[in-house]
Amino acid sequence: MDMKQKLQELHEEAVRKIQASEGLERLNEVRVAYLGKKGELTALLKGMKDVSAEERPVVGQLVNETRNKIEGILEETKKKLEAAALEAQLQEEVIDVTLPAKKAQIGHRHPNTIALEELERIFIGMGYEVVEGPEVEYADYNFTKLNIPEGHPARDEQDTFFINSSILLRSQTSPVQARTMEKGKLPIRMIAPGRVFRSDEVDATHSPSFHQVEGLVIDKKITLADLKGTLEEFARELFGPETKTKFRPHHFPFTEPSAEMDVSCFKCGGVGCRFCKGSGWIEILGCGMVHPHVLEMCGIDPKRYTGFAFGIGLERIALLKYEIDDMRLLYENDVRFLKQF
Ligand code: 2NL
Repeated sequence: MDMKQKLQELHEEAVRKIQASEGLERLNEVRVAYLGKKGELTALLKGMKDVSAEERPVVGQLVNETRNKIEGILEETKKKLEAAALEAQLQEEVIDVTLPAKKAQIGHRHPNTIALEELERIFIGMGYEVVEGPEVEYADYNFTKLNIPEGHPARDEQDTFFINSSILLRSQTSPVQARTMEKGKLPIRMIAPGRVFRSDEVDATHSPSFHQVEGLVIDKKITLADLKGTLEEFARELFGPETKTKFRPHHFPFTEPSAEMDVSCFKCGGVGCRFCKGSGWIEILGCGMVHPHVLEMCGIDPKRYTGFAFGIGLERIALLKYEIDDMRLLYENDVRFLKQF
């Protein structure tokens, strides 16, 4: 068989194989098999040495023409296969722009936040400042300056999250007030809201992390009458003008005298119901006249200045006001729950 015929056959065979290629990978294999360094056309070229000198330029040209033709059809087929692959990908990844979009979920203020904003509104209305402070505190501010000396049961390591012997997660927001007193600017009318920590087991009324709003007033001639008047007014603002209050003696290390304040049940008006467990009263907060030791340790002269303080559990207010019977619901942040308030 002469060179010309061989080239003709090689060309036809290559075209058949190119057209039978089902993908770009297979097409490349065919290209390598015919045009590659070890391919069929290269092998044929090696047979040029047997061609006579006169015929050589003609056969050479023929080889080039065959290579060009095969290259042309390879390129053409490659473009077709690429277009088909793109089309298939577009089909697969099609986006239906007419589908309705997912609705953006708008959140809701947390019951704690709603309660806190209400408390802040009431106290700001009475001329109080809102002050915040660190959640990681010195034991000195959390305990010592609040008349809770070393060895006091309130310092129990079982109840407090200590970072080391002198640093802890605050168990109350009173250290914010101690810091404010230390700054020395008097008089003081402030509330300190914020997160506090106690090593409690989780149940319907306990959590290792909850929120407090503490209040502090320091001025000349502040008396128990100021404390009562202020907290009675607060109770009426929060629970309605008919609300009655009752102060029961209590003990806190940082106040003397100390008391707990109850409000008449806002569900039954004080006659007794399931909500107030039949007593007609609901416990709301702890309070008292700031202990002279506390004033002294925070740099205030107890002979010239007196004051009162109180502490309110924010979750307790939120649970009562919104009639939520399990504190754990407040920490799940299920928007279906939150949206009810
Ligand atoms: C409670 C009781 C209370 C205070 C907190 C306080 C702060 C300073 C000085 C004196 Cl710097 N007292 N805070 C006073 C009485 C009670 O909280 O049962 N809270 C949930």
